[in-house]
Amino acid sequence: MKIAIVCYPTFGGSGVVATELGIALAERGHEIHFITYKQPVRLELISHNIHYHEVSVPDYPLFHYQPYELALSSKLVDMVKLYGIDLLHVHYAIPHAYAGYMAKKMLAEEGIFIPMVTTLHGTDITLVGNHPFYKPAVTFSINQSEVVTSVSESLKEDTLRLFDITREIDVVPNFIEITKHSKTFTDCQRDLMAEPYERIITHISNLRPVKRVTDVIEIFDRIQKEIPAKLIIVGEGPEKERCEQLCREKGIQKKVLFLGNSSEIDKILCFTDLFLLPSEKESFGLAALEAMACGVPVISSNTGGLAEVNVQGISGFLSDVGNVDEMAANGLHILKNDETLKQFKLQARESAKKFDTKNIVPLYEEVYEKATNMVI
Ligand code: GMT
Repeated sequence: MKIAIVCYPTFGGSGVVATELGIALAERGHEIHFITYKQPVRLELISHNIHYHEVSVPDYPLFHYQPYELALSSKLVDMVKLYGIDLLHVHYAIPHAYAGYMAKKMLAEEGIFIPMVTTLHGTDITLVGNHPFYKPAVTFSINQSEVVTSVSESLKEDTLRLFDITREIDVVPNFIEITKHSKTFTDCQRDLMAEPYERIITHISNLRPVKRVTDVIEIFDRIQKEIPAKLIIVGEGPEKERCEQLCREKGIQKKVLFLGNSSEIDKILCFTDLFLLPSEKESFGLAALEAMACGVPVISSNTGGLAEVNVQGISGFLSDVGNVDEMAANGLHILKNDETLKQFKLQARESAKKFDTKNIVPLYEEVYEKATNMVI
């Protein structure tokens, strides 16, 4: 099939999933067209069946806000006609489902009927899309998609609770290429980050308030009082300064490394002993799955879809949002003893296998088949 994938090209989970999906589909023989405003960060290789088309929004002084949806829907129309694209797959409802709907309508005027699949990722539903300013347009464009998918059961329930949805929602969980993460954990250049006797704890996110990064520091502070440890924080975002300040107040700034955005997530996870994700909301928690696939146990909150990914007592532990004492105690339980840590590392990897690319990508192919059959 010829599939147009619309996504955010940044470090966010929805963009990562969309990019990995496009790459996996191209490997399975599909022709993939990424349509977005920048080359997606995880898209290293442009092969003969992976194309990237940039959406540019010309600057004009009259515009207080640049009309990205307009440029995107026009680009979609042009690319569908030029390449004979069969299906639009938009990731993250805002504004992609809306732009996709407009493109569909414009194409229909010319006798081209193209199905649209919308994948809901989380904040497009639970935080942003639910805002009264956006809600009617988000509801409308979700309902106008031939097929709607969500990345977890929990997100499906949230969507049905928060919006007036007339479509069925298919749950297609996020996925990870397990074999790509199947290195032995020996050649990790761990010594660049910590002393051999120190445990390495990592958090990766966009450092937004929803991630509760200050809880990460609270948990780490409790752990480092009991055992030698380092904390690595990967990502950029609005909470960074507050977190740096908190580290200074606690006198642990030398033990906490802020690495900024990184394309070397695997390398960092390779020498990580424990991953922290104490989020307020998390529709899936792709970062937790990436950690597990690299054999890193996860201490997380039990919000949203996290319980569908992190398995209590097996791949790690889950606690109520904000219960940093319990999270620290569970982290210490895993880290204190070499044998326990080894066991949790193996179990984390084993739990991740359920989400292997080869198990999940065919589900998207089924969704495409279903969407295609719905368009006359
Ligand atoms: O977590 C974020 O703030 C980024 C956001 C995104 O859209 O990129 O992530 C959402 O989508 C990811 C991929 O499906 C999920 O793994 C994240 O759980 C979800 N984030 C939230 O629900 C907060």
